[in-house]
Amino acid sequence: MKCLRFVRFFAFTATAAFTGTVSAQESVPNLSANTAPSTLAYWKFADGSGSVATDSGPNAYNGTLVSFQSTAADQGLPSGTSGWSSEQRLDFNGTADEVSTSLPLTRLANSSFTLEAYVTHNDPNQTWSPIFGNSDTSGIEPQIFFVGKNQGNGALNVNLGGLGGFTANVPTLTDGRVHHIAVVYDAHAKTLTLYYDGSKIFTQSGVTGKLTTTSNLLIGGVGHDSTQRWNGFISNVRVTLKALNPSQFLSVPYPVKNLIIDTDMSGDVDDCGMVAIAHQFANNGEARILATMVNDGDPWTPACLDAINTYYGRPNIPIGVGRNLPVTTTSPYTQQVAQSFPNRVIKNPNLPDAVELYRQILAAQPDHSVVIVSTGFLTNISNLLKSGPDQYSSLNGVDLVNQKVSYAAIMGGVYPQSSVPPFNFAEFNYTNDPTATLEVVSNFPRPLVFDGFEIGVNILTGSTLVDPQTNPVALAYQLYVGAGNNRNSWDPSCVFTAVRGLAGVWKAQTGGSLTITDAKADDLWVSSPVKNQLYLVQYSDPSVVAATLEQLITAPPKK
Ligand SMILES: [Ca+2]
Repeated sequence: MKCLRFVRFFAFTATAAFTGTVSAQESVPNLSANTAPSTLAYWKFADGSGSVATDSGPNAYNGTLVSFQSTAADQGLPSGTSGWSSEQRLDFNGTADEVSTSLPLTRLANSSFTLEAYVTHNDPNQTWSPIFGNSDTSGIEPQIFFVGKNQGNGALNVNLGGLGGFTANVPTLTDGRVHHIAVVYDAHAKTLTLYYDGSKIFTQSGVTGKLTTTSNLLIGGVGHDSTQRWNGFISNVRVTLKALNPSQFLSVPYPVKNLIIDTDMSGDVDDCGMVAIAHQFANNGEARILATMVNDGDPWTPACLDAINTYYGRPNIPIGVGRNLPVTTTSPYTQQVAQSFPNRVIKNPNLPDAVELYRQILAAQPDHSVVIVSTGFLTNISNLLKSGPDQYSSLNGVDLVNQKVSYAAIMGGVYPQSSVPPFNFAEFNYTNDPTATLEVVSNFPRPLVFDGFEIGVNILTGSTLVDPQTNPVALAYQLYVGAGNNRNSWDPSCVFTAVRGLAGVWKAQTGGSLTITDAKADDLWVSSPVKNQLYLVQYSDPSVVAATLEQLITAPPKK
């Protein structure tokens, strides 16, 4: 079974349109252009638990969480759990969740105003997915208040009662990243403008109507249609009674994933692509790489890994190596990469023990802030869970992980069951250290995201790496698959999910938990007990995510 993953070549080798109406001109108050921004309401969605979304503005238009699966603290998973995220944002499940606020939309009438939010959307195919909506259930046109996703992979629709509206294309809306949306109504200029990540996307001019909506503001839903809900994260929703310019928009830090990567970089080359992607996420400000751990006994792996970290300009990332690792692979590329590219390890091979380094780093991090990315055997993580107090922490391994880790994304297994066709085998990462697999699946105290064999097998990447003389990742791929050929993307898909979540390319299967059913570490998803776990289900065509991963794998280091 091992060779199923090892054998080379296994298996597979705006247009913007005005859609609203403009009614007769209404008088507007004589606003001073120099008035400081007047915040009407600001829901940060940083409450973290409970059913109240606090409005930190002057009027305390607090919101109530409606239909969320959980109002408990820190659901942890990257998305799909319907509730508070550890990253101070709310996870809307796309089918029922909304926040009902006490802000009457009549407060926006007769004034310029700005609506802002930070959003992430998870479903390119969903239509009518509101960020801002109204609580009226009649659905009659004068009451319409809608800002949200329309249709296709990224179109934003703005339709505000008597002010009218439009639809504008924003293709990256569902890419898994956080985007800032702002709708600005300027009562003097008679314009309604949509900004996306601070850039003007579309302006409707000649807006002479008046906002006619009289119900309260909903966030993530609209009252007249129970099927229209936001699918993804929303945070930092602010309503300002002034037409702001982009320099006055909210500017809050985006969530950054603090990664510890645990890799068997040796017997397969997709670990190299995975590390390349992690570095690009770090370049983008989406992630920090706290440490890289080795769980394969190949003596060349640490230096190869260090060479890749060095190539991307991060030669000081700590490397931990497991002790007495049960699997030692002979690699087609690790030695040559290690001997061809600069690294610190060949001359100084006395690297720290992975468990000790895990404990040292975890102990120093904020609570629930670390994401573990496991793309090999679960040996190190199992040993971490079984570790005792030491100089870094008085907590045992399970308690330390429970305190410091947000979640772990694991490449391993086959879902929902490994021992049935079409694959019918215990997956490579699980079966090579089945005891560790059982330990982690059973006792990991934080949420687990499972990225199965069936996901990465259909995602082919690496063929456009063309610079093996200067790029260690390109050399590794060339030695493994030959120049111009692709490799399956089990590990790249895992780090991609760990940082960007579902990103419009997967669905999350929740509502159960994983079990290990035999000594080979065959796995089976069961509906009970329900744990904070999910496995990925392919949603968009694999070529879509392959194109994104290929771009990340081949992007050059940051200058
Ligand atoms: Ca791997």
